[in-house]
Amino acid sequence: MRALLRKAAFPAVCIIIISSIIVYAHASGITGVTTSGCTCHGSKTAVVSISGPDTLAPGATGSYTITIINQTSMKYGGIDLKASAGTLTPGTGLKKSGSELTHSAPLLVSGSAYTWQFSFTAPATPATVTFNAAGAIGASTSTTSGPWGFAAPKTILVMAASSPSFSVKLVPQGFYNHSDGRLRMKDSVKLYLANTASPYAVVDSAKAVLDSVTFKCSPQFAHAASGSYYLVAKHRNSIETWSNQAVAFSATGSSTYNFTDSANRAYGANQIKIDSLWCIYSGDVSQDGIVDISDMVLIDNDSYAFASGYVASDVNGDGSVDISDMVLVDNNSYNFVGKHTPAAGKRPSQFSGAEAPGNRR
Ligand SMILES: [Ca+2]
Repeated sequence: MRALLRKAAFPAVCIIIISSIIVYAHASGITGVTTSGCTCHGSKTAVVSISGPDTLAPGATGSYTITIINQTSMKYGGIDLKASAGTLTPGTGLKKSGSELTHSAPLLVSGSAYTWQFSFTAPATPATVTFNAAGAIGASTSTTSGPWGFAAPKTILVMAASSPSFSVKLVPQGFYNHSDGRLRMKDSVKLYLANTASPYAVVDSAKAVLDSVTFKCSPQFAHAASGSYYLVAKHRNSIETWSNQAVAFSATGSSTYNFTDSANRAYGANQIKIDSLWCIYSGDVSQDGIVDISDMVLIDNDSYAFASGYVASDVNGDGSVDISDMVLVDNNSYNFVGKHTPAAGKRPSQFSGAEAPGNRR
């Protein structure tokens, strides 16, 4: 009986040893560790990264690469990668296991990096997809002593191919803070596309948030067809400002317009220069197209009431309504600042560009 047990135990021990090698080194791949990590391995010092397109159209397929930087004395590498939605397709050296990708065998490398290619087919509807991955490298196919690491999660924006992207750069005069070269706050702006022929009808509009550091916003015009339009910018207490010429707009691709690099980006050169930036005029609190006493009355009333927070009369965007707002509006009122539009015609030329009295600061 004792002899029989001994006989039976020998192959069992062999099986345990063999399966230990496979289980612990995961030479034939592993799943379920993209966010928990390859913690059976050594230190978390492997550098893993995922590269490829950040945006895909619904249903479109993109090519991606996952990389682990090689380290001294290391020779073999493996990964586990999953996508929160869509479909992964393995390239050479990878296999699909469930919905995840993993190495079909440890990748032998003597160079600087372990790389695997795979493709990803986006879901059929717009979504934000995240790739999570972990990878490990080792000196042999059976060791777990090498380092492991997570890749930074990669986000893929799945959006309609027809979604236009429009980058508009502008600076509301009052909001610009000379001391740090930024706007005092991010703020909403509204952009319009208008026909270039009289009566210059508006064909599309979009709200966007103006970034306080880049001075850029990204209005999403969903209705206008590709073509040439006047671009019109409105802001809660700035003078409505039109582009000086037709702006090319793509309904499927990207478009850009920068008001800030020249006075003449605005219709009638209706801008004021601060530092190196041409800014749209501030002070039209009542949004009637002209900076005048009516705007000052609104500021005076709010100032008297110690108004603060998000109010139109906060012309410099510092969160309160006070004398500093009044001074700015008083200056622009004195200089007859008003809107210039193709329909209304240009205001007197002495108020345009660098020679504008409003530029005497
Ligand atoms: Ca203010």
